[in-house]
Amino acid sequence: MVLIRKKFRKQFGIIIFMILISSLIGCSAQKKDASQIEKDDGIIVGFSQIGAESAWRTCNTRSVQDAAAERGVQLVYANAEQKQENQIKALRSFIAYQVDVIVFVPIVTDGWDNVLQEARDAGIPVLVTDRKIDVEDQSLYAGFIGTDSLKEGRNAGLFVLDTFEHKREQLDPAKDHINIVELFGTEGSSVALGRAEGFREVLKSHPEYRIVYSKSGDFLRSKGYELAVEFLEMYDDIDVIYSHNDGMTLGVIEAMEERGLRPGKDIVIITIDAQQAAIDALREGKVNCVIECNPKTGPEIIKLAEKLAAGESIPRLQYVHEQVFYETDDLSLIEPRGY
Ligand code: GZL
Ligand code: ZN
Repeated sequence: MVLIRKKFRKQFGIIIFMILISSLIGCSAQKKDASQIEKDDGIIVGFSQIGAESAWRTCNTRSVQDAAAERGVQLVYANAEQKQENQIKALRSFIAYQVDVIVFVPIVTDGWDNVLQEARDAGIPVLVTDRKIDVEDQSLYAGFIGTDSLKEGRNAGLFVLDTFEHKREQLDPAKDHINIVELFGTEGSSVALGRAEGFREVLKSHPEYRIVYSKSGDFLRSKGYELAVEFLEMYDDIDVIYSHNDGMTLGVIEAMEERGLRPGKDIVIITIDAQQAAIDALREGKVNCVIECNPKTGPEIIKLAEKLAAGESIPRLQYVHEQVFYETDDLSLIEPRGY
């Protein structure tokens, strides 16, 4: 029912528009026949994005916008500027506008049940991307495509073990534990929770590895810098910094170098995203491990949105391909990252 109304609205709107135009420029305007209207009238996707807090995020937005343009999909883009209430407002406007599909990046896992219920009542399918949501009724969204943050956290933990379990002989025998600082991403976001959980899972059977400091830098470079100023004041025996994203890591590197410390040498640094600046730092020996989190999911997202618009089902859970870059790799082989 909703679909017919929507089609009629669109066609009716286009016909009125054509009449207006043709009355303005005489009857020379070519009237499009119905099939032409159908063909040109690509699906309308409402896309609610978190904001532009990092290079990763802006690349992710660009990837979706480019893919939509490529496929002739009409994208209604809303930037929530890091606020969940703005995302909920955007989803409600997509519902009012009767878009064909809603695609959104939930800034945090909770608080989406009501607005997703409204989308379902309006017959609009929802694709969740990048970050996950916790909802009572899993049927409130059609599927998820994005990053496996638990795996990213595990890979970070494995790198720490690899680094220190082998370096044991180099450590001074009096040193019986490894001090770790964690820069946490956005509080309540599935990716920060996953990165923290995966990391702890790997280290839990090694009590000599201690997370002595863990605070949220909200994935922001500026907050990464501020936290580094704080923990470098508090501790002088930090062995590892595990940062949930490159943006915060760049802030840490700046703070360390201001204090004459050598990032990647005096303190082992593991970072996630793999934006160009992090790969450059890896090449300079300023970080020791860069875990890729793939932002270029636009083509996949638009493909799934088109399936949903056509009434087809999609996979409930789809992870994107990601790799890990180590200081011991042949770093000359890494392609330009594009973000
Ligand atoms: C990860 C994504 C995170 C990135 C950050 O999937 O949600 O948000 O790691 C970004 O850079 O801010
Ligand atoms: Zn151990």
